Amino acid sequence: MGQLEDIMQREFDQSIKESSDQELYKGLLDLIQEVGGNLPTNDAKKKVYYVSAEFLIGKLLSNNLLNLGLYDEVEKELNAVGKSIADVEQAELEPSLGNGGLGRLAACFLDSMASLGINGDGVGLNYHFGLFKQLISDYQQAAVPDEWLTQETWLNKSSIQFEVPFRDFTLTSTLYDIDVYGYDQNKKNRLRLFDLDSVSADIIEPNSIFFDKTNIKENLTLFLYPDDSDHQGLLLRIYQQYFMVSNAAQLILQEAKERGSNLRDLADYAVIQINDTHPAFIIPELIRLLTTQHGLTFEEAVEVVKSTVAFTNHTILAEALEKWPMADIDMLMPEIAGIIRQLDQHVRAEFPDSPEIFIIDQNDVAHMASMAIHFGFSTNGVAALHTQILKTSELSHFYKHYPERFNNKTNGITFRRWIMNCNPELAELFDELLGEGWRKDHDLRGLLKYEDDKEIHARLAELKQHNKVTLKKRLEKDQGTVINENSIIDIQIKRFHEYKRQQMLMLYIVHKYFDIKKGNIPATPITILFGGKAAPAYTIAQDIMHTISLLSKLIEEDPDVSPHFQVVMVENYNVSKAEVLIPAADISEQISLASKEASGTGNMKFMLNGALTICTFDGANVEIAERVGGDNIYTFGRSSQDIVELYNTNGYRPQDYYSRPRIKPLVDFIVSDEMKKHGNHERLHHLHNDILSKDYFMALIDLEEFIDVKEYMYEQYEDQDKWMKQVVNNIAHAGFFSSDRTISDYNEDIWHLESDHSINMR
Ligand code: F55
Repeated sequence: MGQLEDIMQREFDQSIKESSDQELYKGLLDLIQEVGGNLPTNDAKKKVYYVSAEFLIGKLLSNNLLNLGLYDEVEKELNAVGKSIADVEQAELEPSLGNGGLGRLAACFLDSMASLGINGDGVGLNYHFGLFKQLISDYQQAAVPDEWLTQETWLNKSSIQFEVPFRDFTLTSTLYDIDVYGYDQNKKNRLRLFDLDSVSADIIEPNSIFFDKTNIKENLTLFLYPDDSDHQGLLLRIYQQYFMVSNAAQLILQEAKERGSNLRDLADYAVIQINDTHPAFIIPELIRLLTTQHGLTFEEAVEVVKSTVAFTNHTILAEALEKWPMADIDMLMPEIAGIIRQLDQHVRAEFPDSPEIFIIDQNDVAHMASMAIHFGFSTNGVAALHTQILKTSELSHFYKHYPERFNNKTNGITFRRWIMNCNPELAELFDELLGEGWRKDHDLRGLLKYEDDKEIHARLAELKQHNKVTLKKRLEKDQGTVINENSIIDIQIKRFHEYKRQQMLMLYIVHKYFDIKKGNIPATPITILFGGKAAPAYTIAQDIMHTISLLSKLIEEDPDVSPHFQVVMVENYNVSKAEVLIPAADISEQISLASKEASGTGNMKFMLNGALTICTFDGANVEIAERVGGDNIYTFGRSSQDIVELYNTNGYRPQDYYSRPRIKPLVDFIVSDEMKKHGNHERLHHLHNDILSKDYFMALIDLEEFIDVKEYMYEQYEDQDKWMKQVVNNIAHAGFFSSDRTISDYNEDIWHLESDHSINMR
């Protein structure tokens, strides 16, 4: 009897065949907890703590089966009675414990640390509703609570609890662990998520993400980053951050002592990587704990922290660099406020002649990045260009004082989830052509010898077609949208934000609509899909999404255009939807305003799954272009230097572009009668007005070139031999973007831990 059959008989007294997907899911959860539960946790002396407010882990069933080596057997058992892992996985609810790239990166890193045998845990919070669930109704986003925790979960309640002291009350935490199994490893790591016992989910109104933000004892871990447009929201975030890091710091010190540390030597036992500044309060919190509970002097504690904490920056957008008023910190955590003031004095005394060096500015506001750079031993950016911009402009005054602290770690993605799991047939083709070594070293360059192989081109095209059909079925089931599986699949999936320029692709769509109306019928039909959430308080992002949804409808209802062109807004874009969208894509849209996208990681996922990229010279796109070569990628747009210069000189005038004959009709269509027929007039006028008067992220500056390159790219698609050659080339160079390579680099340069193996790819 197979292992799953055995469990189903034991637990449900019935066969696999007789079991529902829900029951099979429960059975598999137990099978995994049995097999994985027996694995020891990594017990190396030194340990990485990856502290992050977000871990966008996605569903874990297939991932855990794969990493534990159970996938093939279970799949066989299920297939034998007409079932599949994919169907069973539908019963798993996806935790949405992250916003976007930053949270997903943390999840890829957990998988890579475990798979490389590095002793590394994630530490964060257990949000009961995570980020909101997105519904599209009346062409607009509606945000409703996402109840992922009500079902069977991967969380194991531990007996670990800590006290977190706020000014007016002390909260008691409970720690939940999720096991993290590496690929083909005989030990495991964990994701440690802290929660509040007193949290209560009853207080949210049905179908609403609004709740009483002052009721901290009951609401602290309800949602991820609630809207911070009001003061209460902002305070709740400080509460969340401090709750997270106080727990993390107490856990880290406790475990280090258990492993033999006397805490003065903490750096030999622990390294704390903070994911952006969200966990930066761990710096004063460690100092508080070390001085008040463990007998260190302030100076000693500062030295311990400086040798233990490392900081990753994920953005140069000024509005995203966290700054907290000292008055608020005083009000919530007076002891922490006192320590931050001492740290501010400390750096000011160290750099008496550099007035630009401080933690607390003249308005009594604390700059979290500044604290993380001064009191950490490493600061890294997430792609070569991003790190360069940090050094030369955004953080140049820090770089001047601490050049040795700055380093680059180009992001990566885990190949387990982003190819082996989401595109198993393509992974099998790699096995056939390369042997199975790539599954561990992620080196796909051996594929280059097939770049002109017509038979391989045909196999790749066939797999793409198969993945398009899978996507079609999924979209029909999820939202009733029917797409054309014989069309070019062109995708932009990511958070809605002006700098990512969904509005530029939107204006392209208007262009294409006009062009088809004029009789220029595309040789192959085109489907453009968008997916992504917008922050509820971010009006322009909502306006853009609204306009795209209206265009989608307008095109669908136009019989001259709809056979050739379709625009789809994918509802509630999340990790599981990405897993179906990306393998089906022909074209990957990476069109941010140069200098603004720190790295991007979707770009890497698409490349690995055989899509070609249209992109600006931004973030990791630059490194992708370097690797595949200019002939295999479709680049356009102003350089990051030009853009930085334009910002510095205030030199961009959207009117100069708006007035051009190719652009004006596209922008003006936003407020046309056709659009206003179903649209919200206020939103349409707001967006129209914003684009022609501000256009802060310069959608118009690259628009004409974007249109030309897109048209050229669609033309190239018709030359399938050439296209498939480019596809092979892109896949072959994707190995560098494995998060195993990224984590090997972190370990080599920053963490210095033992590992089973590492990946070096130049
Ligand atoms: C979440 C919360 C706050 Cl308060 C600010 C930012 C975020 C967030 O989600 N940021 C984010 O996703 N940043 C992205 O990080 C990725 C991983 O490094 C990068 O690839 C991407 O360029 C960057 O925008």
